[in-house]
Amino acid sequence: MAMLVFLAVLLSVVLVSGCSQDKDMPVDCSDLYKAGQTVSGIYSIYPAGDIPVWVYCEMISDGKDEDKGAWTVIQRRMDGSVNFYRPWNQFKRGFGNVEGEYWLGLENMYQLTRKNKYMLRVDLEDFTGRKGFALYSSFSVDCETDGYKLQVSGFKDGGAGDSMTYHNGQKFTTFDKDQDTNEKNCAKVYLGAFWYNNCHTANPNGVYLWGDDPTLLAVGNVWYTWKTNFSVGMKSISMKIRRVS
Ligand SMILES: [Ca+2]
Repeated sequence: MAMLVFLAVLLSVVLVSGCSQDKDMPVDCSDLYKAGQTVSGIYSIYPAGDIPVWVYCEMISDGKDEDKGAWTVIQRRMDGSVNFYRPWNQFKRGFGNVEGEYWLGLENMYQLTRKNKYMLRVDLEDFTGRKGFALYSSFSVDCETDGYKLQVSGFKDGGAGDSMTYHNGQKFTTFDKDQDTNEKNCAKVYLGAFWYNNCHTANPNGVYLWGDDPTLLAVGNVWYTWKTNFSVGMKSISMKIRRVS
């Protein structure tokens, strides 16, 4: 009997400590913000609950109440320092430098968006210093067996127009995994990796072009609806997601 009581106590201790441990781990930048981290920078989060992932958190602590909170950056280009023409496994796991250019990884995006609801913001800057953005009230990525299919909707214009809705419902394509609707591989034709359709209106993971180059049509880091021109590469682009409460 004493042994049984001892076992029961031991079991409850294990269960309780397991619970509280999970609770302490920040799933995303929203958790960090709520825990008092209101300065933008590099943090580790736990999208899948166990393995830490380094990420850049964009914390907004000034401005209107509805603007305050945290964005988890899932993709960022700013200086062309990282090669984004990479195979499936790297887009799955993530790559780059969280201090600069990086891709968070499709598996991490799936793990984050399967548990909570997120909105997406895409911030853009051209080489003349002009800025624009696009907002989507809903963003999620399906699991790998569904090709990490993109679910994006609820566009709201921030001056850059809607270049993402064309990619809604598409699976992810890399040069070594063709899941697009074009007869060729869009990643190979446009030197990137994305939720290509037939093929794209946005190519955020394309070649880092230094501005406008008409001889390199649509292979650049293009956001077509802003420039209505497939030859203009962005100086910077960042895709970030924020938990919807
Ligand atoms: Ca194809």
